[in-house]
Amino acid sequence: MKPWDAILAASAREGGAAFLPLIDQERVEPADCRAFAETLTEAGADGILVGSSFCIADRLDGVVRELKRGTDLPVILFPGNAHHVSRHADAILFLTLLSGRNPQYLAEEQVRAAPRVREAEIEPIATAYLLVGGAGSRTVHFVSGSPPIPGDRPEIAMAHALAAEYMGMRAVYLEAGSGAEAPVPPAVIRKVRDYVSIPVIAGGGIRTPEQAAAAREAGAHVVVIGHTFEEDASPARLRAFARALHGPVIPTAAGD
Ligand code: 1GP
Repeated sequence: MKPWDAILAASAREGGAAFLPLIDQERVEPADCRAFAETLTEAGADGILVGSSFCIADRLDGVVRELKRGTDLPVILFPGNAHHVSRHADAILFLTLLSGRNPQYLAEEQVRAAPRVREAEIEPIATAYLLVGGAGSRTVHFVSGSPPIPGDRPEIAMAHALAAEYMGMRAVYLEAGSGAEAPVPPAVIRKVRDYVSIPVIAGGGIRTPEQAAAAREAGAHVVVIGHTFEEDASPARLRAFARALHGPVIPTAAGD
C-alpha cells in the first residue's frame, strides 16, 4: 500500500483519525531517532511527519534515516522549503500555501522541489496548506509572509478547501501553527470536512488528548501533533493521544 493510502486506511479504521506525530529535525538528535520511532510505533502512531518551517542545520537525511531504522510506519516529509527532500522518506506532503498570496510558496518552491522529489522516488501528496486563525503570530506566518485566515470566518477556509479540491489536490491541511496558543477551532474543521470530499488534516497547538479528540470528532481524517511531545513524549502520554484518536467517539460539545 502506498504511504498516503496507508494513512487514510488507518484513519478509516474504527471511524477514527490517523495519529501523525511531527518531529522537527532541528530539535532532535539523529542518534535518538531510532528509539523514538520504536516508541511512537508501539504507542499507536500511524505514521511520522518530519519537518520544520525554519531550518538552519541540514540534518534531515540523518533524522529520517534513523527513524526508518526504528519503524515500518510511513515517514512523511513536511517541508518548509524546496530543500527539505530526503530519499530516505516514504512520501512528502507536496504543500501549496493556498491561504497565502506569496508566489514563493504558491509556485516557486514547488517548481524547485519537483525534480528533487522525482529523483528521491518518494510519493508526492499534493496538499493545500491553509493557515487558520489562532492568537499570536507563529513562525510559519513570519517565514511565509502570510497572515492566517481568521478563525471566526469558516466560510473563507471552506472556499479555499473547495478550490484545493477543484485543483485536484489530495488533502487540505488546516494549520494553527506549531505551538499555537489554541488549535484550529473544531467548528472550522467540521465545516470544511462537510464542504469538501478530500481528506482533512488538522494540526497546530494541540496539547491534550481532549483537544486531539475534539479535532477527530469534528471530522479530521488526520491529526498532527508535534510541539507538546518535545516537552513530554512518555509512552503513556503518547498512548493517551493514540486512544483519543483511535478509540470510540465520546460526544463532547466541542465543535458545536
Ligand atoms: C505544526 O501542525 C503542526 O505545523 C503541529 O503543531 O507543533 O503545535 O503540535 P504543534
